[in-house]
Amino acid sequence: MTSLLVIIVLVLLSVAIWQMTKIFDLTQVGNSRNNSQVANDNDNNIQGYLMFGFLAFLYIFTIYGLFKWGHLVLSNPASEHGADYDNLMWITFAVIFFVQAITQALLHYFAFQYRGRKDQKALYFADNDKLEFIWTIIPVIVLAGLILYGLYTWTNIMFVDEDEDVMVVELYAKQFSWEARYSGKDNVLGKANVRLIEGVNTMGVDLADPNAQDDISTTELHIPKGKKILFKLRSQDVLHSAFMPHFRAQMNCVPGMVTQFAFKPIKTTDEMRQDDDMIEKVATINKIRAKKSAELVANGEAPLEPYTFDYLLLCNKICGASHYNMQMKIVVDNPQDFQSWLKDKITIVKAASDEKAAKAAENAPVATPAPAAKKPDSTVVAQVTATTEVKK
Ligand SMILES: [Cu+2]
Repeated sequence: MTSLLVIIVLVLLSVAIWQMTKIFDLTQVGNSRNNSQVANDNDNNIQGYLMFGFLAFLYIFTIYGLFKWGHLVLSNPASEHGADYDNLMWITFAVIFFVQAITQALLHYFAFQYRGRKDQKALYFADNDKLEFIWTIIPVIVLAGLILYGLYTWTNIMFVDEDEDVMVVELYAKQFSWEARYSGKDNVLGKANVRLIEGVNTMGVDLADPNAQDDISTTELHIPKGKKILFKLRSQDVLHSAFMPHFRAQMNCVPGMVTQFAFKPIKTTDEMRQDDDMIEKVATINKIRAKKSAELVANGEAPLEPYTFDYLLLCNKICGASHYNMQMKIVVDNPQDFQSWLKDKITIVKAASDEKAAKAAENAPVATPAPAAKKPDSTVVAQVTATTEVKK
């Protein structure tokens, strides 16, 4: 509502200014001012120099942007393929930057050099084969190179060898949270269907499927360093996108189908926290948070907690009102830490049967107390919620 009012005020203001200029113009009647609609040499000169002014603005703003925001680009990828991905991106950036610097200069120089002059006629020629050949072949070669290099990198990143030793993990997207499912000892995920969602079985796992018997679900994603993880992605409701920026990975989660992405993490969470660039980033974030905290305290509110780095899985498709906060904490552990973390998690099948038993005990008139149903890894929810602070 406020934005609508602001828009109405802005529109009315522009109309008022426009009307005032018209009145101002009318008051000039009778003066010797040139009111001709045809541009004269003086007008053309002004336009020509303005072209140069705009060129200078483009260059200065580009250089300013590089210094001011250049550090925001993530460095030091945490996955094995990340370096290839970054190379492709930086080479593409460099080519685009180089070409645009030259073409902008040429474009604006020509606009200045050949600006309108009285009694001067433009040279007309129908075509020039040599010129057309040059400006066709150069982009063709550059683009073909970039596309082939991109395809080569994409195929390398996306290729998963059937016989390769990978760990299969499912990521389940829903408005507005993530769940992870570990495939257990058999490394095969049990079948799942949205119609089977009931109670603690929040991912709709087919509890009768033999492959589902050892499946474990969590609301925090732990992965071991140095092991290739094959992520199988599903969505419960609408289109989501699993985005893990530090690992240079993103894949859509499409309702009704399973998509996949595999990568090998090469840096544990602790190692990434020790990374020089990351230390600097965290310090900057904490400086901003300290400033914000001072404001909050002045208003009698609680200060913000200092930020510590954590890998994140984010949703990168605008999927609804709370899309901005759809995230899950990722922890990259050493293999032994990962095993000890996973060891005490109960399977989805066990959690579902515990829940059933608890319900039966509740309904029975006289029964011995049954163990309370435990949602797998429910303690982690609090931690994940805590990470939502990070984005603010
Ligand atoms: Cu989403």
